[in-house]
Amino acid sequence: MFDNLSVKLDRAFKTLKGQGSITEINVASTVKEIRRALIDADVNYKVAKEVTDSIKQKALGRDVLIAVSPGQLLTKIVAEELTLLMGETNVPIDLTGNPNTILISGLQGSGKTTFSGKLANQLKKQGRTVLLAACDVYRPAAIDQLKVLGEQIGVEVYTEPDEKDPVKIAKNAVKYAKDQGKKSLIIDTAGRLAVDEKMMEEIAAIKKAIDPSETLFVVDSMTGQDAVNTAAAFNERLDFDGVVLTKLDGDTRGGAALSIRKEVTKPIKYISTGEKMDAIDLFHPDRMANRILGMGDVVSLVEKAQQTFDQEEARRINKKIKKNQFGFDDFLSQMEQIKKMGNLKDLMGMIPGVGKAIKDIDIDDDSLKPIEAIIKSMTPKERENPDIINGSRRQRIAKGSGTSVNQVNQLLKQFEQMRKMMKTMNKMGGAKALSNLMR
Ligand SMILES: Nc1nc2c(ncn2[C@@H]2O[C@H](COP(=O)(O)OP(=O)(O)OP(=O)(O)O)[C@@H](O)[C@H]2O)c(=O)[nH]1
Ligand SMILES: [Mg+2]
Repeated sequence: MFDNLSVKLDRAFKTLKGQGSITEINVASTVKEIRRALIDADVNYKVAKEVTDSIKQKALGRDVLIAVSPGQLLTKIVAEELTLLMGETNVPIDLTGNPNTILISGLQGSGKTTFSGKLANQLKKQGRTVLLAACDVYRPAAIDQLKVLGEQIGVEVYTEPDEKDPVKIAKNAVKYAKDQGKKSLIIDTAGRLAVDEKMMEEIAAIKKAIDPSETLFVVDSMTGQDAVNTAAAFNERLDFDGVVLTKLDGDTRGGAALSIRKEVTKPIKYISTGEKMDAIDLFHPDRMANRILGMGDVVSLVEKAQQTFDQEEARRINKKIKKNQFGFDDFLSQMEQIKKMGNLKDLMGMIPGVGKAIKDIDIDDDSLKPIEAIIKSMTPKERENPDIINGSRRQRIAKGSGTSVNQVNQLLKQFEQMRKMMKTMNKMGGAKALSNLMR
């Protein structure tokens, strides 16, 4: 699903990787690439621009935390924006009414009949009694198709083969469902190749006659921007309640999924991902965004970091780095924060692509232990001002920490290098130097 878009977005994030912080300059080209990726995925230009502007605004305002790269942080921000774009949370269908009536609309071949069967199957599994009604009076085969599906899932199908008025059939179906004590009635309707007036009139008449609890518009996601246009046309006449995106199992570009909510202001409620009766899912904008990015792991990594890392502490340390007062106590505090996030190796493993390089360098909790021990064997004064740590102090520290003078020397040397680097770097560069040292 959305493979192309995923690849392009990933490429866009890569251009930001390895940068110390998100600035106006280095984020500009990445944002441009994200916008191009969205437009290539058939997202409306205006929507793509709005989204990427918002991504940029958010990225510039946010502190980059140690343990996540700017590219990862940006991935999280993009995921948030795409989620918002698609509606934030799942909106369930209305299951009230006696009987509860669900009207299915859409163009020909969009997947209405298949979806009707799937929904019936799902509602049945939830313990509801369901009736399917065939209101496609133009193709006799359509009635048979629904009958076959009904048989397959064990759901009764209401038909009137000789009746030519779909409004009448719909009304009768409602009555029948009520008489039979069915909880839900799903009404499958006929489609046309393109939006035409007669079809609109017919489906609008059915809606008016039965006043359904829920009207769903089914659209083939493969049709991209066209899907959005059709949805808008249907919505104008039908004022439907929700959208069903079908054929997301195919080679679809993503434009429909990303644009419909914004342009039609109706939520996507279900997605359909295959021809089988169980290939139906509730639409969850956040999950979809993660799938589009192909990076659910990165998103949860950043979330974890944001939850764990004490922003106040990060700010305090950044100040010290700026004033060139970064000491071993600060170093220890940063190490503690990273450790709080859990097993370091696992954390690194969660990072796709980038993780590879880091994965080879063994950063597990144990490898931090000697460093910790050495720092803890220092006096507060030594931690604050490592310059005073002479030869005899080094020997004492090595002894106290159960390490060798060599290890102490190495840490002091690296720490000194890091402090030098911090001098010349901007505030987040310091954090990066810190993570370099930890390797
Ligand atoms: N791959 C895939 N195929 C689907 C999906 N949904 C429906 N189809 C197929 O798309 C074709 C059309 O589906 P239908 O359910 O008959 O579509 P319809 O909207 O009822 O079509 P009309 O009644 O002719 O307007 C069928 O071959 C289905 O098997 C889906 O999610 N994925
Ligand atoms: Mg059909």
